[in-house]
Amino acid sequence: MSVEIVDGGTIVSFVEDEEAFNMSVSDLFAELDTDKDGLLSYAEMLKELQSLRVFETHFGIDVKRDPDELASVYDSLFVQFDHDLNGRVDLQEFKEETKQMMLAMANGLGSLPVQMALEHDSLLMKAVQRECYPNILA
Ligand SMILES: [Ca+2]
Ligand SMILES: [Ca+2]
Repeated sequence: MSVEIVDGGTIVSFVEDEEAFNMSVSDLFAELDTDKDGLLSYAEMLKELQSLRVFETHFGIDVKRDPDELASVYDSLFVQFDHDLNGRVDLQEFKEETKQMMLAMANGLGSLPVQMALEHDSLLMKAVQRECYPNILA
């Protein structure tokens, strides 16, 4: 974890840089796909869904929920990714939904920079690194 300054523009320019974004999302997908079948099951997605909940805390949403309630939040997030509802998230679904979520986040942030604690391998961290050190991802 490290604390970085993020604003909406950082995220949007990352998402719009199709090559960098696709590469980062594919990396993340491969990392989550622990049994390497090219699809993400609910169990494989859980780590990522939990990190999405971390994002939400930055918008002041209370995350002190009971485990049952959290499970249903993760369920509904998973369904949001699983566009064709076949119980698995493929790379295309993962890319599209991640893009939507990041754009929604960028919208929420607007142009006001905020401090966020970011995981080193998270997409947001890649967005920040891309902006600060463009050569790393080039
Ligand atoms: Ca899998
Ligand atoms: Ca699916």
